[in-house]
Amino acid sequence: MIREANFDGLVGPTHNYAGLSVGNLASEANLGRFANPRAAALQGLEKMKVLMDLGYWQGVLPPLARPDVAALRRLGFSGDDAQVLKAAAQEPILLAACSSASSMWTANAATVSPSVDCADGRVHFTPANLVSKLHRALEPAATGRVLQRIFADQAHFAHHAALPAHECLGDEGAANHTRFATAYGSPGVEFFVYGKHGARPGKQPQRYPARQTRLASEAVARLHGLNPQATVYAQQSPQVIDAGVFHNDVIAVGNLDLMLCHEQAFEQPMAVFAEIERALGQPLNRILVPAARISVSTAVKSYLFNSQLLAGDDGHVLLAPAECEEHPEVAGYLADLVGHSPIGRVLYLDLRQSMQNGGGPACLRLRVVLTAEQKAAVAPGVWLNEKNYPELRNWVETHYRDRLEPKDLADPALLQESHAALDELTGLLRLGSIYPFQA
Ligand code: SUG
Repeated sequence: MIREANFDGLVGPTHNYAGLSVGNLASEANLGRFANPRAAALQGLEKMKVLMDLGYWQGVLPPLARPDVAALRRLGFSGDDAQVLKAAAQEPILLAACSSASSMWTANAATVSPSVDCADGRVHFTPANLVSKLHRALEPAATGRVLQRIFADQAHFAHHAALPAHECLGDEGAANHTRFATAYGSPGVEFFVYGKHGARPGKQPQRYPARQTRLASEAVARLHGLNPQATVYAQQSPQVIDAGVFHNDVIAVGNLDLMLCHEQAFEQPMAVFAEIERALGQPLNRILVPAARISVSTAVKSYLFNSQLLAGDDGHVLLAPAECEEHPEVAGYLADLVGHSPIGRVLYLDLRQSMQNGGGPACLRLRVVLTAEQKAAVAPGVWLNEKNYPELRNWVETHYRDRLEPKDLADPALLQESHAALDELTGLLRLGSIYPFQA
């Protein structure tokens, strides 16, 4: 049995709105608003529970430890931890960058290729370097260590270092990577979407950064030992990046032989589809959403394309953010799709706390296709089940604040609360010590 597992990032206790992501319109718009870390974490857990109840393999990835005091020390803030935080508060942008709970968006944690696509028959992981944003560039090393702990068995799993941290090699992981296949166990077509080449001149967005380069995607494909005949690269339309589509998963989503995307997602859409179909050896089921029905702006506001597409018994299940139900044109469009397309069912989820930072259902999960044997080799405590779900809820309710704003990040009590919470979490997930403060 070969299936797709989803590993969701648990929202960390410092979830807040600091407006750190230029080009991510929700992040920019919600700067300074009160966040509710407790609600954010519970909303994320609820999504994981929905998938578990539907019978999908659902894993939990622990948040990175924040505030990242070691990073603040590297920036020259000194003294004991409380003094470091106090000094850093004089430079709020640095304190916010070192405190972001952004590791929750595990679609940016890494690019993952299933073993059947990789030359050595192992599942390959490359953490994303996330160089485009300071707060996110602090994630890759720690993310890599967590992934190595969870997917530790070297007979099944291969781990690479993040690509060198340079803009030419900007890599945002699975958010710009989709795998198409006729079945999870068959060799697939790995599809990489980039915003600019990285070394050669060419079209690129004018207003907002292109966070993924083709050079980076090609390097990941080489590292994973992918078959070049089954690897397809596509340029994202620079206009949609400038309209707020900062990752491809904000304008397209795919699963197995189905692609749901906006007609303006790619530079050369017809050539892209033809190449995927050639590599797949069969037609792709395409749902191409016309701008006349849903504008790019509405797509960005509703996050329609950041839905999760899951293979189900009666066609695909689309797990969409609640915002889609509230945009009449999106809800109407989705109602028309059900029963008249490979999508058999739409479920709406309240993920507002994450959405307000530009993170929808698909941002919160990392997909890992696994055989039963590989699944058995994953650290067992990270699988969500009937027993640990209530424990995790209770853990959130015990440790998380229900109100946090950027100025609270300097509070030394928040650091202590966060350490206490994460220390208990590694016990709940049976991971041993994974955080620097536990060393
Ligand atoms: O990198 N937001 C994240 C959202 C990531 C969404 N992921 C995917 N599309 N796969 C980002 O822009 C906002 C943090 C702040 O503003 O405080 C943030 O990092």
